[in-house]
Amino acid sequence: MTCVEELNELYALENDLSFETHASGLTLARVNIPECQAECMLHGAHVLSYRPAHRERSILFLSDQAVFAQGKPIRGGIPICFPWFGSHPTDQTLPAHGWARTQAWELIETARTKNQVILRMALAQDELYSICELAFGAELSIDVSVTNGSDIPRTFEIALHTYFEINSITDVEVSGLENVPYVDQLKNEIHPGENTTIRFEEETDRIYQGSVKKITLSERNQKTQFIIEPRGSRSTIVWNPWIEKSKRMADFGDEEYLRMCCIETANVRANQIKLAAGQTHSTGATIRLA
Ligand code: TA6
Repeated sequence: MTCVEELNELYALENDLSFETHASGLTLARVNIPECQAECMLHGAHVLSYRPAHRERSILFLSDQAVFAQGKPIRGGIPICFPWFGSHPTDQTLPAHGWARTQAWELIETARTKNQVILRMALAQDELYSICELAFGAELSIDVSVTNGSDIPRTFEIALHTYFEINSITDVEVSGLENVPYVDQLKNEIHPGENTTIRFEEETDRIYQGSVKKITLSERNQKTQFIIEPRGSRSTIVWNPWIEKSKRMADFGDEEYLRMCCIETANVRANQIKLAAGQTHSTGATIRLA
């Protein structure tokens, strides 16, 4: 019996949740219920797409040049950046954004509630035990809990690096982060926060440091707004690579910066998580249309 056959025997939920082999050979979970359709890879516990009912396309951006391969990150959807964010603090030979997004996670449970499909995947590495819980329904919830399995205190960073699909970045406005201090990653400057919404006119790469209840991504001439409700999070990264950086990314089209905006629920840098031995922390977000 193949891996996919075994997964379907153990975890499929009639036509609501099934498993298949992606063209890349990686294993894909497919959700198909009245409330939504979605795809998720066991590789990186990576949500690739999420299309709520009555919407013609996924709310998540996926690059046309995304690479699907063991050990490689996927450009789009919701990469889980863990246990560090960006370059490794001391070893530049290690992959950017940690090892969680390029590892195969183990499916440990699936469930069907009245209006959701739930998947739970696990990854154990370096005495850090992670569980990613995904709830697909009229809204999408992702929660990543991390337990310190060692007998000494541990620290980590985490970012749910969500790529939103938009029509044009120059029409986008992000609200909910007003007056939150942020680090401009490009200029390496600390800003006290601004009493304005965020608009995009150049490469933008900011780490907002503060807890917020709701972030709204709006787009001029678009009826729907994307709502992000973070939990267990004291950082939010806002990113668009713009023109020059896009050209430098091999797995990203030169013009694709126009169609995406990253809003990342996180705990990074000064807000990294510190766990005592045996302690657990969960970082999560609910994403929905308004
Ligand atoms: O979240 C913003 C960021 O840290 C940017 O600096 C950029 O590097 C982006 O992540 C993508 O990183 P990746 O390793 O996926 O190419």
